[in-house]
Amino acid sequence: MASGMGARIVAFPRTRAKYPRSSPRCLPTPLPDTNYSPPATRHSAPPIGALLAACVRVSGIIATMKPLLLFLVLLGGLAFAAPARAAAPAPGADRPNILFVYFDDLLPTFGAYGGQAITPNLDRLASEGMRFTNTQASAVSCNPSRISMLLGLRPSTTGITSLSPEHIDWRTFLANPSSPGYQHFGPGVSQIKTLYQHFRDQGYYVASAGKTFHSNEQLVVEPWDRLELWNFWPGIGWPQNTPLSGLTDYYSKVTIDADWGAIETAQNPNAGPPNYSEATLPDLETTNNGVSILNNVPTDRPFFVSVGFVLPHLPWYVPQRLLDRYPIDVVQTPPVIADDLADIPPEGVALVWQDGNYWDQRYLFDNPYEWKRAIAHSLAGATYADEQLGRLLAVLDQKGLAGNTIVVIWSDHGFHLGQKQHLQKHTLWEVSTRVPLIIKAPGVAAPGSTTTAVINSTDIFPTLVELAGLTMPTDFHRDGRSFAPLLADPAAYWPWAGTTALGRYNASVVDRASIRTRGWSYIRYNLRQPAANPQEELYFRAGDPNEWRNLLSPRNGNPADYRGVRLHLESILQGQMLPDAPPSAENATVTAWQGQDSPELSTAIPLLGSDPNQDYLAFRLTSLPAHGRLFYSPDGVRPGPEITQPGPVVPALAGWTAYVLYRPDAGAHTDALAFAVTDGISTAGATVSINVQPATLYHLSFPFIARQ
Ligand SMILES: [Ca+2]
Ligand SMILES: [Ca+2]
Repeated sequence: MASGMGARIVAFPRTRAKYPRSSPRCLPTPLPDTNYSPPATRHSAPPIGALLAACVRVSGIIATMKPLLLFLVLLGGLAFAAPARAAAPAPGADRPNILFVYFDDLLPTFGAYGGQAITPNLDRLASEGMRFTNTQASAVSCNPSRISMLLGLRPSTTGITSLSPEHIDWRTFLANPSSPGYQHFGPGVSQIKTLYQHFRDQGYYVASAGKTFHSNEQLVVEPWDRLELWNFWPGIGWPQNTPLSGLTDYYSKVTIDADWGAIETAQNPNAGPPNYSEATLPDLETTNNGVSILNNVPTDRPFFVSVGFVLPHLPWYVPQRLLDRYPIDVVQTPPVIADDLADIPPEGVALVWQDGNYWDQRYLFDNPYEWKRAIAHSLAGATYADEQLGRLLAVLDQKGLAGNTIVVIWSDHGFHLGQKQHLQKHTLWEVSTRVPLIIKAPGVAAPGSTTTAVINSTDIFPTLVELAGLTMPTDFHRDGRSFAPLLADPAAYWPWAGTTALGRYNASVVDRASIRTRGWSYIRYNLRQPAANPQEELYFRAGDPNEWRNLLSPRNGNPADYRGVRLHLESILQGQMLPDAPPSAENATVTAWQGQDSPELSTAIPLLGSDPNQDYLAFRLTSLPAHGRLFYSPDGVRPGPEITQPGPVVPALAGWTAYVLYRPDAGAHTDALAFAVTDGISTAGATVSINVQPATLYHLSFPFIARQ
């Protein structure tokens, strides 16, 4: 580079990293861990000698996994040994069956979770398996949440972030080179294997009934051995066909979709009972189909059967006999406080009253009677779906399959019932993001066990693969990690956080998201503008489970008191939601005073390495050069945009590079740049010292070194 004042350094436009994420990001050099004292079990396994092994599963996990894997191998011939197999069973015939039951918009507030809903069958499963109290949905509407779980990929990885994109044809969406999924993985990603495809490829009989994917159009392209589609309220129709409540007339602002069906109102007591027969409810037909599937599964191979109910999703057409179990005088409204919205930034408040859309139903909470009626319908919907679950479980019992069938209970997201004056979902508060998850894994999870570990819905895919004794598909990387160790030991070491994306209609990039650890919730509404007045919320989840007191609002004290935890959570969220998009790295041009070919300065930043994906990596600049300017390097080769303040930065694949340029008048001196990095387990500080020569451009390189 020519020297002289005003030399111009033009950053290349950012190029997305099209790395094959099926290849583990593997870093070889093990270093001692000085910041974390792990449980004894983490050292019980011998060190991993081979680099490949380190790539696949680094120390902390393998130490706890190995006994479990061995256990599962033994189980393959014991607890999971299928009765009455054919004389010459096919390979894999001794693997466990899986029954995966989806509930739509079911809150984790039914009986087993200490709530009001009467759900004896869900409670029974909880008593026979493990209940997860901290499971976070990937997204807060049906389509992105379900696709995310079924692919083991976050919405930010695929670009499937909301109902659209891609409501129906998500594979075509992924095939488009402009889709984030394509840019992330490259060609071929549109043929990525779903959980169903993978199990079928491994010899499972795979069948589905009801709403498992979001739509029938999505269901039909999967490779089923048997598929029973779902009918949306046959014989009933969408609410406008049977307006019952009179709410539309009473509240002129409310759209017709808000008249969700079966609600009689105090204002219109003659609206009468719902004009439908219980025999027309879609979940009844789905259960009939599910029972038929289970009664006819082949005996020469294991099965993976999924059944999806639509209740307690709106419209709340529920049988009167179940409504009668929730008298208004005993229904409890959720705890709320006045002025809860006063400490929430504008984008958060806007989610409460999503004017012009079908969920603008805040009016409901003006009237305690209507509020309780709504809750009663939601509860009755949960009870109805629970009855249907009971019919499926009865088949397993009758056929003697319960002992070698893993049963999974999952909901795609939560639902507001008046919290923060909101009805519906599509928010990032915990009542929207947290879902029930129960797994009955005979011989693995202790009956009636519970874990508070934070689980992501994306983790279900690799967990079921491991429980079945299979290996993960090799087509593409998955974001999830197996929590099978927790099933064997609910207190197993598990440091990970849960993240949820809230997409915008027809937007494939995520800029609104939340992250939760056991202790904290952090919500961010303008994630792609990290330097500009962030709209954000932070809650001490452990002490404020209703998320009432936003600690980043000046109304509640000094936000600077929480700077550390905020930076940490923001960094992880950026790393997951903007995986290939370093801040301000696009179309940037910088002008430097002067440059010379740069000396290379390098400091290795050690990682514990228990996160094979490295997606919990949080990298933070804690100081700037005292007499120079720092430039991010988007390609590791040339200076890019200037960094003007300390804070979190999104690292590149295996490190971070930057350039620092000292002022001509800085004189010869020694400067230092300080960094901190965490992988979610330990935090390591790093400093690079620079013997400054004026007017010199220095190239800084910070490779991440994984430890065992
Ligand atoms: Ca849903
Ligand atoms: Ca509040």
